[in-house]
Amino acid sequence: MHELPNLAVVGHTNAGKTSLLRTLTRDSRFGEVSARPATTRHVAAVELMADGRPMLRLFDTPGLEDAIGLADAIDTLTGQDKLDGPEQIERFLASPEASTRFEQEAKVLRQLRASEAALYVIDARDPVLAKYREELAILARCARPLLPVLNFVGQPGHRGPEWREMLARVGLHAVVAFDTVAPALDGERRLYAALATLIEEQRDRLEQLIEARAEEARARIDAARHLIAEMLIDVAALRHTLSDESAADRSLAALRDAVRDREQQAARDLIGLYGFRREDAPEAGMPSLAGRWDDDLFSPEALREAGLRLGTGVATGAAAGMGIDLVTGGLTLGAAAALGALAGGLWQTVSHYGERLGGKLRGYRELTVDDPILRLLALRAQRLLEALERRGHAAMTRVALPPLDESAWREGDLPPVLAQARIHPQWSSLSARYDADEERAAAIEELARSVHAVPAPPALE
Ligand SMILES: Nc1nc2c(ncn2[C@@H]2O[C@H](COP(=O)(O)OP(=O)(O)OP(=O)(O)O)[C@@H](O)[C@H]2O)c(=O)[nH]1
Ligand SMILES: [Mg+2]
Repeated sequence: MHELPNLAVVGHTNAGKTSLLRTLTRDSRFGEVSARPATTRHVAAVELMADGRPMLRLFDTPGLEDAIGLADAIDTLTGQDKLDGPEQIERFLASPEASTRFEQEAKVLRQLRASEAALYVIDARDPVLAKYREELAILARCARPLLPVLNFVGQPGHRGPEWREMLARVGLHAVVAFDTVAPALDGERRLYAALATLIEEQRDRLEQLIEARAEEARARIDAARHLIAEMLIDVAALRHTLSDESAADRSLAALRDAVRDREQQAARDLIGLYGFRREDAPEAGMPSLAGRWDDDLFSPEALREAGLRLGTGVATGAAAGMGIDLVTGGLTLGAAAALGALAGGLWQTVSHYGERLGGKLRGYRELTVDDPILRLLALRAQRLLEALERRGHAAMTRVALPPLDESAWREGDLPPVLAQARIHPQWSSLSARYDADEERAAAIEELARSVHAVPAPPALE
């Protein structure tokens, strides 16, 4: 195996070089990113790992600012001498200008000379100006393969096609589009594949990197599905016993809080799993299906927006989303099927229900979480997962949610394991009776398969 390839990330100031490194390393803390020019002042290295081994060393560099001035300086230093590109660059790097007026530019050129190839990051919203042509001409004198990376292609009105045309005119035909904030699902793979065509001797290593990254992505999605499935099992299995009138409302509030917290915990776990920061997520609440973060899981609006309805008039009542099961001698009656509105207060309804069923029902009354709430939990978590899948680590704003897709979770039968969870209260980690047995693990495993993720990216042609 050849030595670890060094890859410089170069380009005009503010083109998104540091952002690209954040996304490729999945590290939102790498370097400093800001809208002001000349943010990165020093070369900084980071290694890309595959299966615990470094595969590629990337170097962030300061932005190029005054390409035209730099070209003049190099031409003056060259004078009438017959020097090829690298000789011109070496002469410049040895000159006093390289440590004074063009100190930042010198860092870039020095790093490029010390690298095997470079990613040339372009803000594709910019028009193709003379200063950019000059920049490319100088970089070309370093005699290293350049892979242009079109950034900001997620923005409307970008000039990707103009840039491609200009790049082709200077002999750069391999170009990748890679928006660092919202990269295409297979963007990274395309980038490394294009790179492999430029540095043929590193092809094996780059292919290993592609494979390892794909495997990591699969494992991550799988872990995410399990996180969501476990939350749903925890909530479906949850039941609170109502002992008497004085405790009823408190019990209801406690149960709802437990469910809300569980949803938040799952959101935090998902955000952590994807390597995003806590502050990328809302402090209060999971995203609603309308893209707001502050809505409550149990509000009838949240259900309505999701196109969900509670089976009875319960949605308008104070206890929306909570079912009451009357359990006796192994018989469980779903409240939603038999119960009217809870408008009169929880305890009255429970008592009334008990009376109607007469002496046949003795035993205790339990609160459980209704199916529509399980559906809503599943929908919200899956939307968050999709947003995280599509988010680059250069993103500076909070997670933005994709539009709501039709989903099996909104209509149709719920996966049967959820009904099973309902009769296994010990499966809920939120319960004092919690007992994580093998059956629970198997239920999570099965449910995880029903959790949807984003569609697989198309095959690389
Ligand atoms: N919307 C959007 N913003 C981006 C993208 N890439 C970078 N930015 C923003 O553009 C600005 C510059 O990004 P940086 O990564 O700091 O750019 P840089 O090339 O490292 O800049 P210097 O270090 O100053 O040369 C920041 O405000 C980023 O948040 C992108 O793909 N989409
Ligand atoms: Mg930078």
